[in-house]
Amino acid sequence: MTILVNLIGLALIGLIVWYFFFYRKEGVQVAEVAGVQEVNITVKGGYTPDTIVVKRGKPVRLHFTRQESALCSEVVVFDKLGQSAKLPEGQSVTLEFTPSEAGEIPFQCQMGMLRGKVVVMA
Ligand SMILES: [Cu+2]
Repeated sequence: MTILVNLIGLALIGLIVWYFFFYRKEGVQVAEVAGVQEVNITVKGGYTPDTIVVKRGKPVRLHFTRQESALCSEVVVFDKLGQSAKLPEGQSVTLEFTPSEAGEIPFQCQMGMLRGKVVVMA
């Protein structure tokens, strides 16, 4: 029992360390479910997560949920993809694409104040 508690404690510490040192800086590596790379992004004074790591050649689904009414974040723009989406407050809006080449796909609000990026690995 004590061992189990210790293991859980260690796992929690590991998770916290991972969150601050890996997730925060390197971005979130998107899990693949049934061939689709899906991630939820919260829009509130910025994009969380703001760096999303995906694999090339597989569909990516980004679910944006805007949790603020500030006009700034009303639209998210993917210049490189020629896509944009309006984000009504409190609603989940999905943007889907399949990255064909490795590299970075930046996204931002209309005015370019909030920024994020999708990092496509080869
Ligand atoms: Cu803005």
